[in-house]
Amino acid sequence: MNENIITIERHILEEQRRYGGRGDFSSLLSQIVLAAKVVSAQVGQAGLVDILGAVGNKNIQEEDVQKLDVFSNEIFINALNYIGRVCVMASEEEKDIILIPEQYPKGEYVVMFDPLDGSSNIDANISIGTIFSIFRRKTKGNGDGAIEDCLQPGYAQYGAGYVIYSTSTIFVYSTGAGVNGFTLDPSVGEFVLSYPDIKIPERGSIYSINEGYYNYWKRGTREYIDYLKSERNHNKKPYSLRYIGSLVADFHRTLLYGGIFLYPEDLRDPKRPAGKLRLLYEANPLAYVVEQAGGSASTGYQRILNVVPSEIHQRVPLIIGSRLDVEEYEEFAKRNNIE
Ligand code: P6P
Repeated sequence: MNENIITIERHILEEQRRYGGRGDFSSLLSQIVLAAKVVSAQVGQAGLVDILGAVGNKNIQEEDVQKLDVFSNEIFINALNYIGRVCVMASEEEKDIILIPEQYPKGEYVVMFDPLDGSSNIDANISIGTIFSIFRRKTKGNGDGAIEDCLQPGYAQYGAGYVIYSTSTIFVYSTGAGVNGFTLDPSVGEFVLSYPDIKIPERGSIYSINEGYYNYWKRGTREYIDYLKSERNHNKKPYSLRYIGSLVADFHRTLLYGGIFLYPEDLRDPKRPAGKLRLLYEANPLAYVVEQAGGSASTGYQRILNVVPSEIHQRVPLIIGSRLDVEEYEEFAKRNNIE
């Protein structure tokens, strides 16, 4: 293989050597990479299954056609539960924490993930993604992990990242020493370094939010978006609006081009005051990545990574992207609770 081609496995190994790891974390991360490759292959087939004649929930080989998010969830769980590096997991697809089967050894790490975020978009061939967050366990011993291992504030993350399944499959991750992106070369089945040392612009010119909820936003949010659409903002011209409706795709664009993605609290549903997105396996990992790339992530009132979780599926407002844009939103958000 050409000396200049850095595969993700080589990158993981070189980071392990640089930071003196024993290799446990590297083998954990390599399993997440493997799971991403399997999910990528399946997502790529999704449209074909229909064309090739899946009948009901059986495909042409008479195999069960699972919903892709259920399939992806099982792929990530099965890739991680037997390797002896994980003591507990949590998934968007599972109501409770996921314990490691009795027959497998338990390890030092905690992995939480949204196995296939935005999967409702797959029928329209819109990009979707996996998001993952890794912690070291808090509970002592080498037995099962527990809920308190999952309910750690985001600043304690040991690593985090996401996979975007689109025209290419791209794996972006950080373990605290910057952010790197790798593109899957399907001809060899390897992720190859394609976005070294990603840095998000300090300020952007794109905002990303579902404007359909404008009337449900609080005052500061409405006034901030009106400001971005005016010539009063720092760019002296209106920001562009881009909203795919798939978090990983909207975040990936924001990370590369700069700007701000917002899923703020809204008044639509009194039972859901904090917006739609989840803290543990959506906001926290993306906040970790964006801060490693020089950006910011906020609830509007505090740093996402400082939020102390109270339950595994808790929702949180997510304002994330270029540092100056996020800081500017926080100024407006101070008006959110003033009528
Ligand atoms: P809305 C997809 O269903 C998702 O969970 C995220 O990927 C995306 O950012 C969000 O919901 C879109 O939600 O309310 O704008 O349709």
